[in-house]
Order: sequence, then structure tokens, then C-alpha cells
Amino acid sequence: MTTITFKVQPGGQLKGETRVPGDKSMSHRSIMLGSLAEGVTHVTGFLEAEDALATLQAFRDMGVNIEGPLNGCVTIHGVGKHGLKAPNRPLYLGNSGTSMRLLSGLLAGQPFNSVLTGDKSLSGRPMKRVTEPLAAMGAQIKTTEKGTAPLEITGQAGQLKSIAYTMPMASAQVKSCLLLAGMYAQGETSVIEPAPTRDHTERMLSGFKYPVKRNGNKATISAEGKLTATEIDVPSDISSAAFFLVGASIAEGSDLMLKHVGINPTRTGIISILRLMGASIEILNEREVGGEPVADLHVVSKPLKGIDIPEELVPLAIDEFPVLFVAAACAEGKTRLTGAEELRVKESDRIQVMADGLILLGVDATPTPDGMIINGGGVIGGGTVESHGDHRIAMAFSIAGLRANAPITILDCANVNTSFPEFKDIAKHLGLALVCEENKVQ
Ligand code: SPQ
Repeated sequence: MTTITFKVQPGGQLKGETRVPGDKSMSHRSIMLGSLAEGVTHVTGFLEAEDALATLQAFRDMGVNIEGPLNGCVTIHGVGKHGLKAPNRPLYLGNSGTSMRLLSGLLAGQPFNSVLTGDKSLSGRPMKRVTEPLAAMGAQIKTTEKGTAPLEITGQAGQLKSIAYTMPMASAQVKSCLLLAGMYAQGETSVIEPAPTRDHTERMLSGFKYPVKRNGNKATISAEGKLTATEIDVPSDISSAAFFLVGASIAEGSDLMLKHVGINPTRTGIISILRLMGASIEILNEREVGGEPVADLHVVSKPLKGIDIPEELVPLAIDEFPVLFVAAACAEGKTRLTGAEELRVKESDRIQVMADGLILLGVDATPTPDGMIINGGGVIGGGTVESHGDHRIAMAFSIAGLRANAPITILDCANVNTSFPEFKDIAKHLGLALVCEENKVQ
């Protein structure tokens, strides 16, 4: 096994222009819907990172012929809605919550059984949020006693019933899981969300000409329909761009252009929150690519101020809080995050892990059950922090190096490859003094 350690020298600024890799959420969904479509789907901008590749492999294991990826291009020879084959081994989904939760819905109504497994982090994440509403639809899915993976799915082809489900938490994965199950259920399945969450599944279903109704906070689908192959151009992932939006905001003298970034309004909480803190982010060349809004983002450094983060922005920036905590540590005054208890059940407990690391670096940070209070503007020191194998924690602490007064070492960074394998090269190219060390361990 190889462990990866990031070492960041303090200071620097981010300058230049870059295009970060494709959106992870859309890359997953392009493989899933392309596989279920009739005809050949061409994807460009596909994210060649471990999470999206786990989804791709799962569909190959279910008999789908997928060419690539090569330079972000993937060709999927769709097998139609009823064309998947029984996999002859458990589907291993690595670190990817999206793969496991969306696949559980899709596989619940198939004419074959399947088993979904993942790595240590994924095997500790809550799955009852999908298995309970699926059970109400007639699905048969066994979890561990704790409600975690492996998931043993006994396919219920033709037996699933529709449901009208009000989600207890704002989750795009739960919504998408139930919509995919609804494609195989009798009657109309509706999912009602307590707050808007990313809507890539609904948009992409429409792109494949599959009927899905949207009415306010409710999405509705039925088994009446088929997917028609299409072309998908995946924009750059705003969740990856977020590290550089924060880095360029906090490092004096920075001036950065991020090209072709997806700015779907269900994902732009990072821009809204940074702007409320005083950041300078211009949205340029707005355009639409395959049903998704895209733009170039120009960011220059500006002194930030602490704010109370509006709760309605939380689901729209849910993956960006690790790096937003770094912004808060650099902002003058108090930043308070509430209503974000979901952060505790991501790849790591992102509230505790970030608070532990920030405190170690000398930041005045107090974790709360549903967020964090950070008194920012003080000195960020150096030291060795644990990422707990969470990609977004590893990248967030790398960005903190831009404002630290001593080197920061970040342990356990291999999982940066799950969402953003090019991070270290792009960060270095833009001006971050980052070195990546690989160590073989027995
Ligand atoms: O796929 P995974 O591991 O759950 O990835 C994360 C991430 O940080 O990359 C969350 F840990 O993103 C989720 C996101 O938090 C991706 C996602 C999606 O593609 O539908 C939705 C969000 O999760 P949720 O639980 O709020 O639905």
C-alpha cells in the first residue's frame, strides 16, 4: 500500500488561468443514464477520478460496453432500461457515496440480485436514508445491523410500488436514488425536498428525453418512458474550483481565471457565501452547455470578513465547507455555520476533522453539533494535520498553507484521487508550494 503526504510551504499567491476537471456528480450520472439509454452516448469532460471510475466499472460489470475514458471522452453503448445483466461479483464502489446510494435505487427493481460494497469510509456511512424509503416501495435490501454497507439487493422486477416521499434531510443522493427506483415502479413516484439540492439527475433525465416533472420542491417520475442516447459535455466541477476560489481570495496579490465551470444554481452556494464575506468573484461568459449553465470565474484577492452563513445556502455549498472553514479562519471577525449536521456523515466527520486540524494550526475554532464557530483573522500556524482519508479535507488544508506562517503537513491524502487527481499539479502550477510524498507501507 502507498500512503500520500502533502507538504505545503507557507505563503504564495495564485495566478493564471486553469480549467479544473469535470463535475463528479454529472460524470456518475452520465454513465448511469447512458448505460440505460437506447443508442450510443458520447460523453466529453468526464472526470477520470476514482469515484466516477467506480461507477463506470460497476456498469461494465453489468454487461455494458463502455469505451474509454480517454482524455475525458467516454462512449457508452446503452443497453436500454431493461438491458442490464446480473454482475458475477459484488459491485465495489470504493469511496463513493453517490455510486452506492444511486445504484441501490436503480438495482432495487432489476430482475437480478446484486451486492454493493465499498471501502472503510463508505462502509461506515448511513444507508438507511435510502433503504427505508426503498423498502416502502417494496424493495428488498439487507444492510448491516448499523444500517451500513454491504447492501444485499434482491431484485424485485415488476414488483416495486410508487411512493410520495418527503425527505427528512436535503439530499440529492436520496432524491436521485428514489427517482431511479421510480423508473421501475408501478404508478408515479414523487420526492419532496425540504430545501433545493443539486438537480443534475432531473436535468440529465430530461436531456435523455425521459419524462420527469418538476413542480417547486417536488420531482415526479414513472416507469412510462425510455432514455434516448445523447451527447453530454460535462463542465468543470465547481466543488474542485472551490479550492482555488478560496485560495485566490485569501492569498494577497492573487488573480485567477477558472474556465468553463458549472454554475448550476443548486451548486453555487460557494460563490454566494464568499461574496457575502467580501470576496471578489466575477462570473463571465455565461452560457448553457447540454442543459447546464457554465461560466468563467475571475477571482482576485480581497480581505474577507466573518459572517453568519445563511442556512438556505448550506445544501448549495455542502461539499465546500472544509475549504470555507479555511476562508473563515482568514476572515476578520466571527463566522458562524449552523444547520449543517449533514457534514458529520460525509467521507469523514467534516465538522470534527476540520475543527481538530484548525485548532492544531492555532485557529480559534469551536465545533457545534450542526456547524462551527470560527473567530478568524488571527495567525494560521504550521503543523501536521490528519485528513482522515477525506479528499476535501486534504485539499482544504493545502489551501490553508497560502496564509500560514510555517509549513503544513497533511497526512493520508491518497483519496484526493477520488475526485481531483490533478489537484497537486494544478495547485503547484498556479503558485501553491506543495510537495507530494509517496511512502510504501507494508
Ligand atoms: O459521493 P460522495 O462520496 O457522497 O461525495 C460527496 C463529496 O464530497 O464529493 C459527499 F461526501 O458529494 C456528494 C454531495 O455531498 C455528491 C452528491 C451527488 O452527486 O448527488 C450529493 C451530495 O450528497 P447528499 O448526501 O447531500 O445527497
